[in-house]
Amino acid sequence: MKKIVTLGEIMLRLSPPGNQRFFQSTSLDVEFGGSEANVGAALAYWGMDVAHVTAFPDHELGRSAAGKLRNVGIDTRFVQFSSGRMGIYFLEQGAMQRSSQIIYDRVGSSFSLLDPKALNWEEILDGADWFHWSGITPALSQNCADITLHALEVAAQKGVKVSGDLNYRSNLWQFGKSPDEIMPRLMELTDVMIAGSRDFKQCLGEDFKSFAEVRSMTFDRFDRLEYIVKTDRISHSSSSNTLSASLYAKKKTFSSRAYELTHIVDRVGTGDAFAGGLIYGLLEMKPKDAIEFAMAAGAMKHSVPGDVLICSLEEVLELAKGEATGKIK
Ligand code: KDG
Repeated sequence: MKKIVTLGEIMLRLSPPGNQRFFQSTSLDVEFGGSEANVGAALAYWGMDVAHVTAFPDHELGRSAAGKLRNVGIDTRFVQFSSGRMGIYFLEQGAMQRSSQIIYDRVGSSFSLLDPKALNWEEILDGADWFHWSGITPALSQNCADITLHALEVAAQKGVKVSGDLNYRSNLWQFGKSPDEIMPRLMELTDVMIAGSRDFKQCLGEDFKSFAEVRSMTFDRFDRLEYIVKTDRISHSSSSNTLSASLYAKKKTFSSRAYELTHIVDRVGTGDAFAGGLIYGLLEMKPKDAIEFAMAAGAMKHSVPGDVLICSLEEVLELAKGEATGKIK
């Protein structure tokens, strides 16, 4: 069984039931979510050996969050219980013409305050086949940026494959550094870069005129990079989404089919389900099948409430292999 390590913050997700506005709601649904843990959860659900690295406050809420990870089969051996608080994100689901809203309340979280010395990456990455990180972690604090860099340095020494999702969030990066001061060094130690089209400029600090330019400049700049994987939102509204993705090697491109998603239960975590599918695919399949599998996982996430793709391997494989154009209603 392949061994995968993921790193990142997990927050309480509090959202008004259904499509209620914050203003109307008298109760909030409770879930836990965090981009990189969402990736790990999908992979664990498909039977991979996944360990997630994070930190929680040492109280019932923190212990419940760790229990949720264990429930989906994630190894919590490296989870730290330390000072600080549980981060929260409030989510108001969009509908029709109204967009979703996310409000973060995560400053001072245990993860953002975690001392880099608390983590022994030699031990954590021992025997690992893959390490996954995202641009959310270095955006949280200098400690988190240092933790990510250290993990990547050890992964490089040990020859562990690394995927990094640029995952640019405009409402993070508030600790005094900008993404282009930190992300390029992290990308130097990454094999598979995952990005939405708007992420490149924000994270790499270069002004690109076309994707062809991004592709050639990014491969020139980052020697270790094997693939750039780009997700494309072909059209988008709160009630429909048309998505596809491409996997770019230096000289070859593999594109998935497009999915037109017209009944959206919950789109949060689409990129994470996609990244999980991509990691699974690159470990187990040829690149052209990997990108199809990843996009099917991302499409399927729209049908599942909560942050995490709870769908079996068979369900995703069946969608990925389908002959249809990928219209899901
Ligand atoms: O991709 C989904 C994430 O945005 C969600 O889980 C919350 O990790 C989160 C974040 O930092 O936005």
